[in-house]
Amino acid sequence: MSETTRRRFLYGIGTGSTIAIAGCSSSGDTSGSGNATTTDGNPGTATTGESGGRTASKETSTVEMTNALKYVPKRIEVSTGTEVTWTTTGSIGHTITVYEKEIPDGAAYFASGGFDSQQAAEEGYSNGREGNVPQGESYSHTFETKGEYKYYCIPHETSGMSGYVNVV
Ligand SMILES: [Cu+2]
Repeated sequence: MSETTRRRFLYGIGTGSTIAIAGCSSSGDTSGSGNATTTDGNPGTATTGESGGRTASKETSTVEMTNALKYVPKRIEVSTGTEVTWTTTGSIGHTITVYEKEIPDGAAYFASGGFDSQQAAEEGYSNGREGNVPQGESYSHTFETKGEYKYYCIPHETSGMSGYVNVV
């Protein structure tokens, strides 16, 4: 019986969408007035306040690495213990490489590829693109030390691809 139900369901979707397209141009009889009255609802009310909610578990933050050779957002502020994840959303790969001299005192060095110094990260990249984060993949780091970190993308540093994480 479930097979019949599914077929009917799929059939319903097919016909429904066809009718909907036709309905846009011809029949505004029943739905026209409905559309007009629903504009009373403020579209802004759809936004929830959940993004500002405090969670008991580990906080996370995300940064996109784009084909425009940018970290988006370029500057983020997180609290200690936050795991930041960088994801390459375009087709061009990137690195997350912290400037050794632009991390807070006492903070451990980090870079995509797991290098423990900026020089090692740059050498690793030139020896077969180690530390490269290709399309659809991510790199994460958890920030434990307060202060500002500046980082860059090895292949796109000259294009100004850099970003900041401020840990408060
Ligand atoms: Cu890059």
